[in-house]
Amino acid sequence: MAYETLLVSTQDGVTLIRLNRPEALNALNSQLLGELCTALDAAEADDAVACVVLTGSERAFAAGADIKEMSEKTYAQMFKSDFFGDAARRIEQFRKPIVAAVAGYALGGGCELAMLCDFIIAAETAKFGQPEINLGVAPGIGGTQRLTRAVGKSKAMDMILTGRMMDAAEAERGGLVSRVVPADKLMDEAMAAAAKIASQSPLAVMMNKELVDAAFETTLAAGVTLERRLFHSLFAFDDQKEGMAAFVEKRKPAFKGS
Ligand code: CO8
Repeated sequence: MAYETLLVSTQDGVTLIRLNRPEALNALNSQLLGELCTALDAAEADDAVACVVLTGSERAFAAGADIKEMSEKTYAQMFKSDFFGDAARRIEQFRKPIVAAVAGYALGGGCELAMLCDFIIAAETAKFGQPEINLGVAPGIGGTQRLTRAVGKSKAMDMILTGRMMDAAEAERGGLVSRVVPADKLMDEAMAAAAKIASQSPLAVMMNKELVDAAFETTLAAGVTLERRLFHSLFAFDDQKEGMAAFVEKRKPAFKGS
């Protein structure tokens, strides 16, 4: 598949997707999000792919939704097309892990795209923000909900109402990102994390992802019950036998995804 707004490659169980609209700081337009959905469809359908890394450039992960594409749209057009709804749902429903590797700007829809991923590794140069207020609008791909869950009400309100950016250190302190690394180590770190995930049982990986995601949707009691049920169900797979046998035999497990 030839992409115009993405660079996509797969190696050793990891698909690397690089947003590639340098002229617009990787602003998210319909074409880019359509191509991202196609790349995710391909990664999901390919049993050889265990994990995805999503990144941008050194200057920008993505500087938001494409303001030039949106600026003249009417309410009727936005509503009828359910603008960006399909892409947001596609990413939400992707069942394999997506690691966001963020350098430079992750603003507006770019910050929301990073938050749609399963965790964020940030370069020291990363800057996160929801500056939609400066344009007279609001976040529209989950920013008010996911940023608030990630960093709490006070910081989310501060970011969303003032439109200010937060640097990587503040994002790590606030719990938005899992680690901060020097910019020249970002891709090595993200690819190493993805490779580690790809070495695990893909079935266990998918179930673990589903369980953490459930924490945002359920009560504690329902989530804990779901966890116990899925824990029990993992004993139906050969990979559980292999993982535990390998521990007992003091060797590395060789998971087969069965
Ligand atoms: N959309 C379109 N083009 C952009 C965007 C964007 N979001 N961001 C940057 N660009 C373009 C610039 O227009 C410029 O192009 P040109 O050279 O043709 O003028 C090029 O990228 C480089 O940008 P700058 O010259 O501005 O670079 P600077 O280093 O001076 O500034 C900034 C970098 C601070 C990132 C600045 O570009 C900026 O403020 N960008 C806009 C950030 C923003 O407001 N983002 C939020 C957008 S709205 C949004 O994301 C809503 C999400 C919900 C979608 C709806 C779903 C329902």
